[in-house]
Amino acid sequence: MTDAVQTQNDQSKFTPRVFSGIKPSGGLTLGNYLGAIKRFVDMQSAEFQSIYCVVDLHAITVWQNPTDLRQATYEVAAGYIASGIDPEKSILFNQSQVSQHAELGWLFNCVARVGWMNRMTQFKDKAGSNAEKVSLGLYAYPSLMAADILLYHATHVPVGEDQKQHVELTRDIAQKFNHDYKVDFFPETQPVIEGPATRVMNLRDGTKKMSKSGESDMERINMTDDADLIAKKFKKAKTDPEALPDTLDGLKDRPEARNLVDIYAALNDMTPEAVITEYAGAGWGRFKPALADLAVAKLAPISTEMGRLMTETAELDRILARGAERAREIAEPILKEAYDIVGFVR
Ligand code: AQP
Repeated sequence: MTDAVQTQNDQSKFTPRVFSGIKPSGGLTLGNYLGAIKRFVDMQSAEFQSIYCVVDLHAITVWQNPTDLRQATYEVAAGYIASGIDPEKSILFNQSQVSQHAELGWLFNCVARVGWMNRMTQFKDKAGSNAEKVSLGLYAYPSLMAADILLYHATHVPVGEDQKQHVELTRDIAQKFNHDYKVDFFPETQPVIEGPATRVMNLRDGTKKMSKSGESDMERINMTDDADLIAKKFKKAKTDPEALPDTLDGLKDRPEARNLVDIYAALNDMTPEAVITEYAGAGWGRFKPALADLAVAKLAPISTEMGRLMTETAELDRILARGAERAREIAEPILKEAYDIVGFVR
């Protein structure tokens, strides 16, 4: 993708370690759950050390009301735990409590090239025609994201499809750092983008991603929506007049229909092909209520637990502070070594 220089890198010396994060830039959506959190839970295994973060430094790249930011930080933390992230097994914390992220982020601002940043499609999408007015932080966001990952020498990053380019940039930054300083210090991190819901689409426009900050609440399912609202949103979701086909190929050029099938598959841990086999010939009058029932069955226990956890902010504070302490134990020696490599006196 970029003109970064290839270097030899001995991957076997790095501990298998997963890092990923979610921005508290609003309430969690079904896209965050299926594309990210559910995958984070799957990767919480003996094979990896797992580190999951509420990336609040990223959230403020666009304006956040301080009260809402605090609330959203608790909501993301509660969403992680209610979905099955165990704060004992995984390290769970919010980014601003570990200042090493910002420090390594600065180093990477000096490694990454402006030309690389200019190719980031998410910046172009978010800035739109307003690029002169958005924050410098929004532009530099992928370099801080590289720091989030490489601060822990993470080898694997589970993300949704929209973050693939940023993980590729992380690899470019690692390679350039290693090359420029003639070291074999940062790993080449692998993006892990798997399953039927790597890109959950907007319910009103199947060509756009479902986002926390999308304009209308009707275009997304929030993790805190109740059963009636979930049913209403799926009922009103844009579709086409055709019934479901009998092969997946029949969903080509039907983005809204494909999205609902993929959501069903991801929620029920099945393949989209199996959904089509089960619902071949079904109209939306049958499929949408079945999808709503499934979503309520899967999400209700999580949202109930989230609601409970969010009333216990002292407990969440304790979990995040303890996670930050554990994160710093890994991050600090890596940052210090990076400082030595760069030539800082300390
Ligand atoms: N629609 C989606 N489908 C699949 N995965 C998704 N993710 C986000 N939306 C979808 C994945 O969730 C993780 C955390 O994303 P984030 O909150 O840090 O940033 P984002 O991708 O910019 O999410 P939003 O919801 O679109 O936030 P806003 O509207 O504030 O910008 C990532 O792994 C992402 O891939």
